Amino acid sequence: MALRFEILGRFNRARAAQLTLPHFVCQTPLFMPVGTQGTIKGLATNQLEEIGCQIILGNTYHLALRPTSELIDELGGLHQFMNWPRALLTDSGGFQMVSLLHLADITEKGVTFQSPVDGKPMLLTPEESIQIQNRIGADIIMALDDVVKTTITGPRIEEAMYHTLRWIDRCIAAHERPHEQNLFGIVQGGLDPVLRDICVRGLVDRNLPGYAIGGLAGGESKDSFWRVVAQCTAALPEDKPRYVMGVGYPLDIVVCSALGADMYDCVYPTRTARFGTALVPEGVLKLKHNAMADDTRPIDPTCACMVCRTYSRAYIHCLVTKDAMGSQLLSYHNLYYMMKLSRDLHTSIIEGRFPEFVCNFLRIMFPKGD
Ligand code: PRF
Ligand code: ZN
Repeated sequence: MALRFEILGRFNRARAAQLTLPHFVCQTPLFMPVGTQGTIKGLATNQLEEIGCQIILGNTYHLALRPTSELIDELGGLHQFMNWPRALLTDSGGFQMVSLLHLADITEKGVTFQSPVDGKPMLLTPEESIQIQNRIGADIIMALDDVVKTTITGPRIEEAMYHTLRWIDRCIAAHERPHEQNLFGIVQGGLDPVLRDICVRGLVDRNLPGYAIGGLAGGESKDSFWRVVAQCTAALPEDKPRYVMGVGYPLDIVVCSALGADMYDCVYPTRTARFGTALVPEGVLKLKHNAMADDTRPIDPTCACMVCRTYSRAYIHCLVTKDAMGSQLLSYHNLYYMMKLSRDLHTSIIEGRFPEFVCNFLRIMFPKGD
């Protein structure tokens, strides 16, 4: 195991912890921005440090195809390649292939897909995914899982859960750097409590350094989503980090943290920035809106970020449709908002005022109580 997880405070099921990884000491609950080609679109690594990002995601699938994991390995690993001194996490790649390519086919061997580079059929096995992630060198690496949409039903859900359970042993056997990199298992099983239970128990038996809850945030209702998270967090070990994959709406992060989850990742804050949307305590602010054209206030008058201290809504409105700088400034603000939310969750849990924080968060976001 290459991590330490110390719980510093609790409020009912919510926890605030210190997660010590090989490259950084992180405070949880924490949000992890998602990088694609070894970068968070539009932001330099020194800006990510300035914003307070503790750990970011590198995308195995993109990096493995180009520049290739062999080259990253030769160049000293992804930390050195992208000049990011803090923690990194890589996903196993299967989910990206299935969600991006639609052409993926899943068998007991692994995930078969058509290479977007030359169209040739390629097979990503659990062994290969781990080998690639060992070369990339992130602090946390993810097991190859079989992900199906929560909105489908039938035997495919069960098959995917059992693939995921059988593949975990192949991932563990293939992992060559357990003292430098932490392999997390991923709980699958759709919305079925029986399948989720089998998967959680199976993974917990493998005594992994951390666990993820996968297969969510794919179109199911909030109620079903939160129910699965509640079931999994209740069954996962207290003393290991719990990561809800693909979750990034501020409301979901607050709710999942109340349910005992610790880590989150999502493209939402940076993707929505590229569409001209800012995250604010009231919800969202659309900078493309005509009403912004002569608004001299900052995006969020209560935000202390560089963008809110420097520029008006009117200026950003003017940029968003014309220049990449518009989405860069919005990405900066949105990630700052997510880091502040993570810090506020952490400190409010430690200081025993988590319920007040949640009430206040909800009151500002839903003023009419709806
Ligand atoms: N599995 C993997 N990556 C993911 C997910 C998953 O279930 C999700 C949630 N749908 C986001 N990213 N490996
Ligand atoms: Zn701001």
